[in-house]
Amino acid sequence: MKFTKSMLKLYAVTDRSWLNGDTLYQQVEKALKGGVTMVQLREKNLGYEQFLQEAIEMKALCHRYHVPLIINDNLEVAINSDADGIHIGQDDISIDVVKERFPDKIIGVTAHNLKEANIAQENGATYLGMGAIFSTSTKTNTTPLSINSLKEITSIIHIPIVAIGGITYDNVDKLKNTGIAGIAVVSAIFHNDDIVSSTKALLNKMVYIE
Ligand code: 3NM
Repeated sequence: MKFTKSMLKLYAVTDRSWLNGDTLYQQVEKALKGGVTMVQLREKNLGYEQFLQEAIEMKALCHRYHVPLIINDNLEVAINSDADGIHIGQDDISIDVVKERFPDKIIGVTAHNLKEANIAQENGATYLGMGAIFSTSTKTNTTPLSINSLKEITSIIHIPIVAIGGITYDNVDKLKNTGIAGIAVVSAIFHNDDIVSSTKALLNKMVYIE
């Protein structure tokens, strides 16, 4: 699936610690019905075979909604499921290896400051995830990034940037005029009794992103 910046408007990142009686597949389908524009399958504890099987099923699901599927940090799963892209952190596999083994795919990189953002851009990242913008209990080892730093970084960096970390329905308006292409969220979508409605509500808040 060809990447466009608009795919980053509302980016759902999965977390199976909050299944709430659903399967992850059912949760992701609700998020897709609510209008998410990109999905990242983030599995920190699944074995390879299970992760691959899930990725294959999720890709078919996401494609039914014309939404790309990105795999977090597992190049073999990304390649063998023929996902639309991969998202990597600073300590993960290098962008060069990804470009060689998984060519013409979306490469997302987590960056925490301008230096990391510049390096990822130079190395050929497609987009950056920058955070953590607000404090979050979903990921504990994150580095805080202020809204002013985010603004500075989006004014310097040319590739699209999504804000991540602690973003909720109540605080998302603080990201207006920061130059972001969208937001990436876990709990604001998945940690809700009604995933479809909370996704729609969040998407309605993103009207300032064209
Ligand atoms: N990465 P929630 S914060 C996956 O700062 C992830 O790099 C982060 O979850 C970073 O939307 C984060 O529930 C978790 O706060 C985001």
